[in-house]
Amino acid sequence: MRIRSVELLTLRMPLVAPFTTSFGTQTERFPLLVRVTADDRGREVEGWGECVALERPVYSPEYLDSAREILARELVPLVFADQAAGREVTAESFGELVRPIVGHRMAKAALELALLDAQLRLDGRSLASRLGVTAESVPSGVSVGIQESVPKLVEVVGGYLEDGYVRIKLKIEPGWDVEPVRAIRERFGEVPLQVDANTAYRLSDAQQLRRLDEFGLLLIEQPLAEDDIRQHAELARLIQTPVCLDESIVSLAAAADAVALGAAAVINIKAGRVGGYLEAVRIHDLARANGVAVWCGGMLETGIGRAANAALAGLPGFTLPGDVSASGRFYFEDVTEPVVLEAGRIRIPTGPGIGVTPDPERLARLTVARRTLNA
Ligand code: OSB
Ligand code: MG
Repeated sequence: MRIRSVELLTLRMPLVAPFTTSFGTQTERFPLLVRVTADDRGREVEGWGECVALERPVYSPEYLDSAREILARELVPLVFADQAAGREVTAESFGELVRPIVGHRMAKAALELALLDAQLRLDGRSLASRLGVTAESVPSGVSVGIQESVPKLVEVVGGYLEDGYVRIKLKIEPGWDVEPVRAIRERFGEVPLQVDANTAYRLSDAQQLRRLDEFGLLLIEQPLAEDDIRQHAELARLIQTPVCLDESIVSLAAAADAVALGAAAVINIKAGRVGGYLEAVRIHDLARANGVAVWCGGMLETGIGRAANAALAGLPGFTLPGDVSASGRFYFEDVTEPVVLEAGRIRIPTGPGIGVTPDPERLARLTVARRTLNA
């Protein structure tokens, strides 16, 4: 496969409702799509990737502008230079190629996915098949933001349960934890329920977090800071709710450390956060070998990232429902065909590559910036 160009497209998409987490409120999303144009023996193909970085560095050190910058300044030029030196760049060789660039995993993941999509389309093979997935669909959970009141939360969760979501995740922070969880349990009984603190607590809050023990939660996600792996292990000894890590798991090495220290009974896998889908599979394999459950996280992806996440979530170690929800959970209009919920599940695309492409008209309308880099 010869890469001809890489295009960086920034979209602007309003959210159907504000999404509030302990790190802030989002009312719109600026997805960064990566389009690779490549050819092989006269056949031309496009490959698509999506960068999950948020607009501001409040979830991860990366943010929209840093991702665009590092792609244009470092990652894409590395790919072009390697190709110009006579080597074929593939998704499989990409990780080693960009190793000299420290961090910037979300930017790397987006380009890796676009390369993977392009080469799989040339091979006529689906991403799910490439990853070794045989499942046809995955169970769908929904991430519910912090609301203005407990009654409002009960109403919002009721709507998602009517939609068919099979698991509810509540965003929590100090001052919005025990009462919302109690209210959901009182109103909806034993619905599969978990919470996500996005690093809002300290180890000294263990007493307060222990109050969640009585609600039989599936897990508590990332209660402490990203670099507090050892403290998560200590917290895990003080509370009964299984501790799940999200922000802390930035690589296979971080996952191995967390598992060895007893800091993660469960791992949220996001391909963007760990540098790509291939690293995500390695973390899945490590977790599975160690009896650690994993589930697929989300970052308000468009249909592009959602399709790839659905494929990843089909691997056998993903034993808990993921944040792989329908397009309508976040967007009035998706850039691809909408991802829909069918009896609480999302279908894994079967077409070549990620199996979906942006609709040209909607893509043009939603795009606010573009930059083309030619080999
Ligand atoms: O912590 O899982 C998180 C969204 C943005 C940043 C971080 C997180 C989230 C979510 C939404 O919880 C997950 C989704 O896309 O459904
Ligand atoms: Mg999280």
